[in-house]
Amino acid sequence: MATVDTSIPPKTTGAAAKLAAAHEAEHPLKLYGGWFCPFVQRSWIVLHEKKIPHQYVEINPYKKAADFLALNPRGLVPTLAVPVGDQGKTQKPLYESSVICEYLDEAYSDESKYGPDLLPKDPYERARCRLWIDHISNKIIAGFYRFIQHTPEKDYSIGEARTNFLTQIKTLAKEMDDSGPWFLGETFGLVDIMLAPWAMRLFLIDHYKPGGVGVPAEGQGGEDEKLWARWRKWFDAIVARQSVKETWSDDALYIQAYKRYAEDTTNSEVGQATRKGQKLP
Ligand SMILES: N[C@@H](CCC(=O)N[C@@H](CS)C(=O)NCC(=O)O)C(=O)O
Repeated sequence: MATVDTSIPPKTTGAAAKLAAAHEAEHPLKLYGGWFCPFVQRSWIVLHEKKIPHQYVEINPYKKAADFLALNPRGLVPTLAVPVGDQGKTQKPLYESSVICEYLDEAYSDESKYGPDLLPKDPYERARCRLWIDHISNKIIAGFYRFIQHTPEKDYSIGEARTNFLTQIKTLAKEMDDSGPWFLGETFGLVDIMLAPWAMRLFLIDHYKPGGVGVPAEGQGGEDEKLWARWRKWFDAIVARQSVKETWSDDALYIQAYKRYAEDTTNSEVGQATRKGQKLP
């Protein structure tokens, strides 16, 4: 088996460390996460947005401990242990970040306790949100890895990777409601959450790749200026959102952890799949 990325710093730092410490006490609802993982951050943001009581358990998914594999045979974080029955003494597992996020939104839907739902009630609007979540997962995020894992040996140029990535972002920006910063306008929701962790990681492309991400500066977007202005409004709101900031470790550690992606030497399942042009795990 290929060498796994087990040398990643072991735990949360900065704001995320404070949040993790506030949720270290035993609780039957457990999120098994890795601080560096954007899929984990999706689930963590939902828990934090809805103020759902839970325990955060930091693990290194590359080490594949037997008790972790028993919960999630795919061996990936996020993995959620869900309490079963009245006493909540036994637990059932859930995995896949989008499944976990929708589960939490539905299972904790009492608005008086957990605030507004993250998906709209109207069936068409719910479906439309899922459509754009699919675009985020299969087009934008796939494009992010193709971009950050670009090396001069690839059969595509960095310019192609950048253009493809920016095109997918513009396609999403076109769908954003004009009335507010979020995808749905004034209402923050699941579409925003599903992309937020990668928005936060864009600085890694600026750090590692010649020419950086390439989102045009204000007034420089040419015929797409309106779309880019809409994207910047969304992006600025995301980086200022409390639940996003408080699930974020120190920038320097992401730079360290993503070096393997930037050099395309990671042996993570995400890295291996994207290197071969396969679907994300
Ligand atoms: N499709 C999964 C992807 C999760 C995923 O790839 N997690 C990575 C960390 S960011 C992982 O656990 N990797 C372990 C490995 O590659 O062995 C989801 O949405 O939850």
